[in-house]
Amino acid sequence: AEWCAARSYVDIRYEHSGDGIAKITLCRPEVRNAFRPQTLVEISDALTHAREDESVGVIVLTGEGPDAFCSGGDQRVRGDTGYLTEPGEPGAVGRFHVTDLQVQIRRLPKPVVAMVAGYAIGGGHVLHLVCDLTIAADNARFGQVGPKVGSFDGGFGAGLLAQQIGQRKAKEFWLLCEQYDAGEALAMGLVNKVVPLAELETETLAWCRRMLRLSPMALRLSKASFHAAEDGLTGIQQLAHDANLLFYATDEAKEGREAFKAKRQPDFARFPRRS
Ligand code: 2NE
Repeated sequence: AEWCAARSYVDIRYEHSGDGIAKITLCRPEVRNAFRPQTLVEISDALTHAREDESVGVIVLTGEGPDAFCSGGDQRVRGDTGYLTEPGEPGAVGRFHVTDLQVQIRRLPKPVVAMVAGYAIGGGHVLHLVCDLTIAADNARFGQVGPKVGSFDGGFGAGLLAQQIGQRKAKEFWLLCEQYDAGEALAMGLVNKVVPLAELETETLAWCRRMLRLSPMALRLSKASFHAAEDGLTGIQQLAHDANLLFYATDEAKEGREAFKAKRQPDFARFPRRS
């Protein structure tokens, strides 16, 4: 694709393909695309733009270069209270910006595809887990390292992993902190497709374009339907509000709105009590 820069950032690139695909690239290859707070704030901003932009139908999340998708939180800015926005500042209080980003990807009403070359490790592994699909290069390597570096992600990092590959294997990821290659990842159901590194982007874009030919609302509802079961009330909330969006277009819902505005009693008698 002929990528066109759509906004400018420091830690990431945000580009459009011109035919409905937005690409977000973590650009910190010197640290295997580890994220610092600013990286996550920028990804969140780019996702918001991709969401609001009606010309965008599918979003690709990837890392710069062949060595890494993402190696998780930048350990150099990890303080005693979380990851620091301004490391070195006395009294700086840390945070886990990645919590909000994971939820944002889950709630985003367009498909998000992880395009993984090289390492998807730690918090970087969880980022690909929360994407809707993962296309991997044959050099991809997957793993959790939390217990090795004094950390863990018991939210999506454990729960979604277990749903995707089963409890036994998910526990193995977290309790042994080993790495798994692309072939093993495919066999476990952790990724959707493995291709030679040179074909990674072509294949990923082909998958995106297949989705672009499909009904956007049905894709949105399909994604929300999966998460309704997986994310508890917040997942149900998304699906329910999507149903409400569609309901608003009906004469029945409009009658409620118009009656309120006209300060009269609504007349719902003409609407069927559907069987
Ligand atoms: C990713 C991995 C396996 C790559 O290994 P290799 O051998 O290919 O590269 P190397 O030499 O380890 O890394 C290259 C440079 O990148 C830095 C390294 O320190 C090294 O720097 P220099 O020696 O060239 O100066 N680097 C790599 N990952 C980094 C990181 N995450 N933060 C800062 N610098 C990093 C190997 O590098 C690796 O295992 N990396 C560490 C993975 C890790 O511990 N991630 C954090 C897990 S915790 C987390 O992500 C998290 C969470 O648990 C909860 C909330 C939020 C985040």
